[in-house]
Amino acid sequence: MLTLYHGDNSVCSQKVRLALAEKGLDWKSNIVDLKKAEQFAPEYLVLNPEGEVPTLVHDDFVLRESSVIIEYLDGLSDKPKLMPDDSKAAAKARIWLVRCIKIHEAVNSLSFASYIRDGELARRSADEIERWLASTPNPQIEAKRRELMARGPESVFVGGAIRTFSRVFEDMDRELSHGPYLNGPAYGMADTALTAYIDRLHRLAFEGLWAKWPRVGQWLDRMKARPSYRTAIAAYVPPEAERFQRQSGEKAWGVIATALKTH
Ligand SMILES: N[C@@H](CCC(=O)N[C@@H](CS)C(=O)NCC(=O)O)C(=O)O
Repeated sequence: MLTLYHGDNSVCSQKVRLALAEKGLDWKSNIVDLKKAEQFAPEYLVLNPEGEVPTLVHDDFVLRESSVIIEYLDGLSDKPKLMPDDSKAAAKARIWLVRCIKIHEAVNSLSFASYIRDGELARRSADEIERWLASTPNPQIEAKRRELMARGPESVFVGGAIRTFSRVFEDMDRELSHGPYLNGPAYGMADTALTAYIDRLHRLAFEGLWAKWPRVGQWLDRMKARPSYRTAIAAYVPPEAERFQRQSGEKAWGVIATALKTH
């Protein structure tokens, strides 16, 4: 039995749900509501001491880290196989899995600088925001959130994210010059790993980030046309959240676009 502890609108949860859908595996859903801080509930911290989603439980085996989880899921069945057979192509796919850590940090910065910040400012008082920031268990994450809450799209973390994505999109574009998928002739692991992150940027109306690399947008359209996208991503984003993300992203884009010119 596979059980996934996941957040509805969390990118790394979307990534694992996408792998489950692509593999056609049966699984049991256990939603962890990040807005209600359920990730810090003592019974969840036993499974994931960092207080993060997703966590996969396979019978009594507990697995964290979305990239490791999707490779594990791929090993559970042969058809379809997401990891390429060719060892060089597989090594390249693993490089993308490792890069997901940095990509996640950058997506988190851009999400926080826009809709998460706007959402918190709209629903909480200054005192509540202070209490929420002060309750962040990891002091490094607390410092990052404080900076992003204070400066929004002007944050130093936004500059870092732009730099990360310029490299990522340049590399994606080069891979995509060989074919429609990221690391091989067929849909595979790198496509599954990256879709949710790039989709989040698109939902924030930040597609200007890949304006120089048009193959990235064409690839995202192909990923969004797959049935897995609807069941693993679109079905979990309520329309009002979708609207709010877009509006907030559009508001932040002017500052981000200016920063983009200097990178
Ligand atoms: N490296 C982890 C990152 C996990 C992570 O940061 N997840 C976010 C949601 S995408 C989370 O749980 N955040 C908890 C919070 O906001 O307190 C992975 O990819 O599994």
